[in-house]
Amino acid sequence: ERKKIEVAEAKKQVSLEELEQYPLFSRTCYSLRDSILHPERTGIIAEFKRASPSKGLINGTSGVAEVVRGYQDAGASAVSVLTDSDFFQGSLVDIRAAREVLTIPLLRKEFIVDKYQIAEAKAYGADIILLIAACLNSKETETLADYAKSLGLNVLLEVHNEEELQRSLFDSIDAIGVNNRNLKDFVVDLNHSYGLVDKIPDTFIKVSESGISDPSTINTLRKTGFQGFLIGENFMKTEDPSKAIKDFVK
Ligand code: IGP
Repeated sequence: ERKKIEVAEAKKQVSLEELEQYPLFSRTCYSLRDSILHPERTGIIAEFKRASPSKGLINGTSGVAEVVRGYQDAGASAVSVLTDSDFFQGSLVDIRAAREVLTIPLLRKEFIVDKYQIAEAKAYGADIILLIAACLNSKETETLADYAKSLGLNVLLEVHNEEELQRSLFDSIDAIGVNNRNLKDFVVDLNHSYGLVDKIPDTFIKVSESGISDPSTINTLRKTGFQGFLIGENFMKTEDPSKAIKDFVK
């Protein structure tokens, strides 16, 4: 019942000015850079993902609070939570639930196209927003990244090829993620990461995203220059994602 009320609340249209009054809106965010580079953490950005367009239902039973607590205990540097409902069965309620148990940076994983979604991210407790270069032009990327930065949020920019990378490099971005999965045909190829890593300036944290299912892949990615590793399905497809990440980092 409480969940129902929260979902209704999350869907209600509140104004930007109202979002700014939410208690979480004025807090100080955790730094993504510091947590990725933290010597006692793994560099893993562990994702809570119930479903996806490519796989359908991945995990319909695990609860968000329990899973993200397990991710944090296993040494994750950050947690990613999908909030898209149509394709990923997520919501802002999941962000708020994750915030309640986390003391590491939290990413709102969403297709962001306007300021309002960024204000929402902050108001519900996220520390990081994702900007996807494939969905935005250069000017939009800059404007949204600047706005997020002005709220003290961390910005992760996602690219899939060199053209997207070159037109999207702005100072207000903290980290660049190379998505190994093509958003159009869902084909996963780690060579996207290996091919782009040297083109990313060292001022940005470098993250490899999607299709990572083996600890040895992390070692290889690290050697080529990646510091962050975004992993979802490999953990979520198991019955106990908290146990899966513990076994993975052992
Ligand atoms: C996680 P995987 O293959 O480990 O589940 O991938 C993450 O990279 C993926 O969910 C993702 C994503 C996105 C989802 C990367 N970029 C953009 C939605 C939108």
